[in-house]
Amino acid sequence: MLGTKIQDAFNRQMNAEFHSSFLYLSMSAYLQALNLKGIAHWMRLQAEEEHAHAMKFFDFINHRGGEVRLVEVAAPSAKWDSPLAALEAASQHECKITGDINELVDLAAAHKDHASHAFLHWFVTEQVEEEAAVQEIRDKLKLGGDSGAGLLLIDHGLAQRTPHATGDA
Ligand code: OFO
Repeated sequence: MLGTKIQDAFNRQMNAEFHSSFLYLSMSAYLQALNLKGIAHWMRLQAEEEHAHAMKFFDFINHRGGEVRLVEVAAPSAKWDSPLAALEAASQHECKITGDINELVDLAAAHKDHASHAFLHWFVTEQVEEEAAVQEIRDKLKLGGDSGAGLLLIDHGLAQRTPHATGDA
């Protein structure tokens, strides 16, 4: 059985993951409008991953006898100054989410909720990958250029991304 504080915090994080999904879907639309189909494709898959992250919290709350509370998802930005600006925003967003996950780990430890603590380990590891992935694209845009041939080369490379297997989102 989930304690009330953990349940509330997990519901907040579930909502934050749905917001992450909206944010990356919005970035995908922005990049698609610029005809950067490869980066748009990468962002769209990222949005799907974030939806899967939210569903992990959804399922865990249910499995532990808690109450899932879905709330309105805040609207994401729709425009950025450049593809690089979008990736900068994505990088900052992932650092914020890492901080949120770390706080949840601390909360689970403080409440001696070992099941929640073990559940969160997956997210701790995932956040290392999430931060690295967006930072790599951001750094390539910085190095290769946020316009012209460099940008087109990066766009082509990101078109190759494939979805992760279910449960491995
Ligand atoms: Fe769910 O990891 Fe990104 O936000």
